[in-house]
Amino acid sequence: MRDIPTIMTSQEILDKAFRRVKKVLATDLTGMNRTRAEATGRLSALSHTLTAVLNKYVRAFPSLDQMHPFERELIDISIGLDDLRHSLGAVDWARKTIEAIHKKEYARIRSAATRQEIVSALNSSYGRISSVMNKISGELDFLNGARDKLQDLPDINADEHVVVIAGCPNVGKSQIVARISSAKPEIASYPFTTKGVSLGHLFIGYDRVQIMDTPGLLDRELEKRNSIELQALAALEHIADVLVYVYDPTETCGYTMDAQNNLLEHIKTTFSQIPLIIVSNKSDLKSSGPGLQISAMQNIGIDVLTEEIKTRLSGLPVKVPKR
Ligand SMILES: Nc1nc2c(ncn2[C@@H]2O[C@H](COP(=O)(O)OP(=O)(O)OP(=O)(O)O)[C@@H](O)[C@H]2O)c(=O)[nH]1
Ligand SMILES: [Mg+2]
Repeated sequence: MRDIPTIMTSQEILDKAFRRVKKVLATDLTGMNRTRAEATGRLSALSHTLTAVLNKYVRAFPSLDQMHPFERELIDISIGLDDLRHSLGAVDWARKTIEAIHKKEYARIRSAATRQEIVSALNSSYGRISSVMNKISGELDFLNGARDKLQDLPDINADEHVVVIAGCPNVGKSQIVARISSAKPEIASYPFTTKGVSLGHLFIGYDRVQIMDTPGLLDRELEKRNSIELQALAALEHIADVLVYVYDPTETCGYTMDAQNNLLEHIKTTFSQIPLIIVSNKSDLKSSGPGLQISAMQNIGIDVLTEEIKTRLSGLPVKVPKR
């Protein structure tokens, strides 16, 4: 979703900063002047390196208050919004605290009367700054994990329509997405192949439409849903302009038509506002299911499906960017 750099551990950041500190020398000076110049230079090198890294991290994460509600919900499900806010806040706190220590100790070194006073001010600022960094080590680890999860989330364009492909596991959703869009999702003969939501694109005339593949849904009560299913539901709720519900009337997916009907009923009641296209896939094996008869594998009825998507979308208002 975002280009966020790898988040180093607090120890790695400190090591990097102290390597810079060691390089600060004032060989052109002598005596007290040299001690003082090296001490202020080292303190500044330490503080600037750390605050630049921390600042870069905080700014790299997307602004949680301005994002599309869909993205916010996905982040909440996969990472946890409160934890993310807390960690970003802690890193920002560390940056400000280090700046404050730098300011105070810099002045102390400048006005120190003895060499011993200079050395002791520098050492105590090293200690205090290191301890601030150690305090946020858990938050930095959390952010690194969050960064990995963010990279896997789809990058939704808020001003392009979204067609969500949903259905029970193994009915052929990914095969349909692969057939009608630019995406190359994994397709396999077992349920829960698709682990998260992903996007492909379909051109209808000059308009680009986003086709969203989702993990297989099961008709269980909401509380019992696992996080993969929740992610798919978040996709449906916030961003679907058109929903394509996929049946597998052959039941080779492993789910009976009754189970597939129940899931559709559930989806219909929860997302009653969204235009719905029903398709029955695997028509190469059996063509008796509800809705459009298609075979994603044999490329049968796919033109009719894209035509139907086009018709449904043409009745909708043009999308206005929400962010
Ligand atoms: N015979 C036949 N098999 C198909 C067709 N479409 C998909 N399949 C097969 O059905 C299996 C499941 O396909 P996927 O596209 O991975 O199904 P999915 O709904 O994305 O599954 P999950 O991601 O696990 O929810 C694969 O073995 C496909 O090759 C079709 O039109 N005809
Ligand atoms: Mg799939």
